[in-house]
Amino acid sequence: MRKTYFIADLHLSESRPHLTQLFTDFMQQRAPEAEALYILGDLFDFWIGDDESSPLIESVRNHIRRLTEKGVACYFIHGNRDFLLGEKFARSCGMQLLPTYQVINLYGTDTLLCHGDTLCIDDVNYQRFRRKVQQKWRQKLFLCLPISLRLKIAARIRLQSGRDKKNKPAQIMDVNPDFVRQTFEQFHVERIIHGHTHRQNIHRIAPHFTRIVLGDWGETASILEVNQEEYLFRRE
Ligand code: OKV
Ligand code: MN
Repeated sequence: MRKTYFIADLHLSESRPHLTQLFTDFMQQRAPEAEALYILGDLFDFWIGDDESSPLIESVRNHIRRLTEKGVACYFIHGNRDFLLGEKFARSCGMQLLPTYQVINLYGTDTLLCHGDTLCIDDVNYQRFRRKVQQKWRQKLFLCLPISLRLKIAARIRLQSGRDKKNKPAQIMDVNPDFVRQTFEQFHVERIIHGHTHRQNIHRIAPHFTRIVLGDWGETASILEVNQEEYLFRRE
C-alpha cells in the first residue's frame, strides 16, 4: 500500500537521548515502508548552522541519508527552532528543503503543508522575533560568528524565551481561526497539515476544510500516516 508519513516537533537534542532513540527506531522500522517522509519543522531543538557537528547531528544525518538511499523521498520544512538548517545539511542527506508553504497533491487531495508558526499570528512577540531572525543580513552575520559564540548566543536567547513563555496565555500560542480560513482560501486547498502547536488533532472546519495538527514527540513518537484511503495517527 502506498503511504506517506508526516512528523514534526521532535525537538531532538543531546539532553533528551530518548527522543533520538524514538527517531532512530522510526527511521529504521516504519519510514522505509513509505514512498515519502515529510518533516514539518523542529526536527532539532536548535540549529546554529550546517557547520556544527555533534554525535546527534551525525546520527540524524546518517539515518536520513540511509532512508533516501533506499528510495524514500524526504522533504523538510523549517520550524521556528531549526530555521537555519541549510542546503548543505539537506544535500548531505539527500533531503529536499521546501518553502514555508508547500501545496502538494496527496492521493487526490490538494494539501497545504507548513510548520504552523506562521498561523499563530496572535503571538505578537513571537512574530516580531521571527521577522527579526528571518532577515537575511542577520542570518549571514550570525553564521559568520565562530561556532562557540553562536552556541552561547543561542543558549542565551533560549533561556530568555523560556522565561517569556511562562507569562503567555495558551490561547495566543494557538493558530488564529480566521487566519486559518483565509489560508485555506488563499491556497485553494481543502486540507492543511502542520505542527508547531503540539496539539495533535484533526479539526473539521465548515464547509469542507480539514486541519490536521501533528503532535510533538515525548514519551512516544507521533506520526501521521496518509494513504490512498485514510489518514491516521500512530503513537509508538
Ligand atoms: C531558535 C528560538 C532559539 C523561538 C540568531 C540571527 C541573531 C539566527 C539566530 C539564534 C537562536 C537559532 C539561530 C533558537 C528559536 C530560540 C529561542 C526562542 C520562539 C540571530 C539568526 F539575532 F542573533 F543575530 N539564531 N537559534 N525561539 O537556539 O536554534 O522560536 S536557536
Ligand atoms: Mn515549532
